Amino acid sequence: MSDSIRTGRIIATYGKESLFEAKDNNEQFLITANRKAGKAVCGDIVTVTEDNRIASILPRQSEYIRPDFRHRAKVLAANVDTVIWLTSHTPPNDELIAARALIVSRLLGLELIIIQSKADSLPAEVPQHLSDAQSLASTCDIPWFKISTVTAEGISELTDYIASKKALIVGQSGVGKSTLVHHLTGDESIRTQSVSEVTGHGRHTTTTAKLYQAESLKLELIDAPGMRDIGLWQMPESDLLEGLPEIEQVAQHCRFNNCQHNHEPDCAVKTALENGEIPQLLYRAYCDAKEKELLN
Ligand SMILES: Nc1nc2c(ncn2[C@@H]2O[C@H](COP(=O)(O)OP(=O)(O)OP(=O)(O)O)[C@@H](O)[C@H]2O)c(=O)[nH]1
Ligand SMILES: [Mg+2]
Ligand SMILES: [Zn+2]
Repeated sequence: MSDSIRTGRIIATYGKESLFEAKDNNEQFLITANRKAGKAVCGDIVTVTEDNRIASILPRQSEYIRPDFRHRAKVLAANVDTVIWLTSHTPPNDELIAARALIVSRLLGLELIIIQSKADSLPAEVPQHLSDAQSLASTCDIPWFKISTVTAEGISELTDYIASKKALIVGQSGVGKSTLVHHLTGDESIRTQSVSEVTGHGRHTTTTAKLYQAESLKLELIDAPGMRDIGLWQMPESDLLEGLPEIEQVAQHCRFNNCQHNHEPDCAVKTALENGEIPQLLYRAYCDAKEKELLN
C-alpha cells in the first residue's frame, strides 16, 4: 500500500462527509465520499487518499440493515457483533418490535440483547409491551437487562456482559439510547433530550449513527438515531423463515406443501402454536410481514 493511503474507520457520516479515525494515531478528521468506492457507513473500515477522499471500503464483517420507506434494505452500520435493542415504558412501542428485533438479528448473524430502560420510573403496572419483550427474551434465550442510568440499577450486570463487544444500540426515539452511551463512555459530546410532555414521543435528538468507545470496558458502541420501528425489508419468504427456525422446522409437517399456516387443516405450525412450542409474538410477526406484503 502506498504511503499516501491511510487506513481507519468511519466514526459518523454527515451527507457527503464522514468523520474518520486513523488507525495509526487515532487522529480524527473529515473525509469526503467517493461514489466509485461505494457508500460508507458508521463502523466501516476504509482507506483514504492524501486529499482526504475515501479510496476503498474494506469488506465488512457484518452489516446492520433497516428498511427505507419503500421497504428496500439499507445498511445503517457495519462491523458490529451485537445489537442492543432498548425498550422503555416511555415512549411505549408496538409489542411486535421485540419479535422483529430478534428476527432481524438472526438474519444478520448478530447477537441480540434486550434492555428495558428507565427502571427508576417504571409504573406500578408493567406495560404489556415490556412484559412481552421480557418473556420473549426468556423463551428464546436472549440476554435481557433492566437498567436505570439514574440509580445505576442493572448497570454493572450489563457492563459485565457487554464488555469487549462492538454493539449497535437501536430503539425508539426517547428510550434513552444516548443517555446510556453517555453513562458507559463518559463522552460529554453526546446530546440527549427529554421525551416531549405534549406528545409523549421522543424528539429525534440523535440524527446520525455515531461510534463511541468505553475504553476501560474495551467496548465500542454505535448510538443510532431513534427508529419508529425495527422493520423487515422486502425479502423472499424462505429468507424470512431463516430468522424463524421455530416456524420453519415445524412447517415441514403441514399437510399441504403450500400451507399458509393460517386456516388450513392439519397445519403443524398452528398446532405447535396452540401447544406453546412457537412463541406467539414470533408467529404474529410472521403473519404481520405477510399482511404487509413484505414477502416475495
Ligand atoms: N428516569 C429516567 N430517565 C431516563 C433514563 N435514561 C434516559 N432517560 C431520559 O430519557 C430522555 C431521552 O433520552 P435520550 O438518551 O436522549 O434518548 P434517545 O433514545 O437517545 O433518543 P433519540 O436520540 O431521539 O433517538 C432524556 O430526558 C433522558 O434523561 C433513565 O434511566 N431513567
Ligand atoms: Mg439519542
Ligand atoms: Zn401450516
